[in-house]
Amino acid sequence: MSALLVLPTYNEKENIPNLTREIFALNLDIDILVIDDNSPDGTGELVDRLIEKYPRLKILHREGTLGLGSAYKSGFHYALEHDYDHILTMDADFSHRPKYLPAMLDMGKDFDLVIGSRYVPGGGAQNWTIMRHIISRSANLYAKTLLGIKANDCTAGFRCYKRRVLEAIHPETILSSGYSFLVEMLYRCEAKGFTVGEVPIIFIDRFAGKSKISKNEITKAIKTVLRLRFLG
Ligand SMILES: Nc1nc2c(ncn2[C@@H]2O[C@H](COP(=O)(O)OP(=O)(O)O)[C@@H](O)[C@H]2O)c(=O)[nH]1
Ligand SMILES: [Mg+2]
Repeated sequence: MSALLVLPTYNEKENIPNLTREIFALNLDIDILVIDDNSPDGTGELVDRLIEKYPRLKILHREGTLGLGSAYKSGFHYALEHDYDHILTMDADFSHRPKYLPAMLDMGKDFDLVIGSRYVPGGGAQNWTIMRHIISRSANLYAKTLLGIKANDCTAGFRCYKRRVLEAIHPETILSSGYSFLVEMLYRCEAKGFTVGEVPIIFIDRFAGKSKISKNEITKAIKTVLRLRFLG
């Protein structure tokens, strides 16, 4: 059995060719599934062409911008329908650098969930504005305090799940469809007693393309944590 890397994209045409090249150059036992939400910049069509070059590259074309959490759900559904033992997620903007993938997979042998973490010794974030540091730190503190999450980086999208975690959690039942999907998923993992390990990573903010995080996503994340705290 091999691993599936779920890679959500929305307007990542400047990143996706180099990113797929770097990942496949690592020669890991990994398939990549791009989940593209009909990116206006043509990321989806670009990936269709790259598939001719890389047999282990796949794409799911979706009709419109359905959100990051919903993209993960589609990817997890695909992984469970196929024979993958580990399911990885990462951003397509090089913030999560491919060089950490071997360490993530290695730790994934011993832990049910591995997080590529900014907030453990050796980890960090570079090229961020002060505001972005404050938002990220506050989001983590807020989620950890209200939900009692033990992991240090609750909002990281760089992860490696064992198949059995997804089988037990039923990701389609997660209510968040945006960025807060990540917090909800982690909360449920810990609540079910799955083990969580963290690989220190230096997160570098994107150089190409634009961030899709918005005020609306931040408000939704605040509400999600309150819902989980008071309604479970
Ligand atoms: N398929 C899909 N991908 C998305 C969506 N929103 C963001 N992404 C992707 O999710 C990843 C993280 O988004 P990004 O804008 O970099 O967020 P940030 O790093 O928090 O600023 C990137 O690979 C984006 O292209 C969406 O609605 N649908
Ligand atoms: Mg990003």
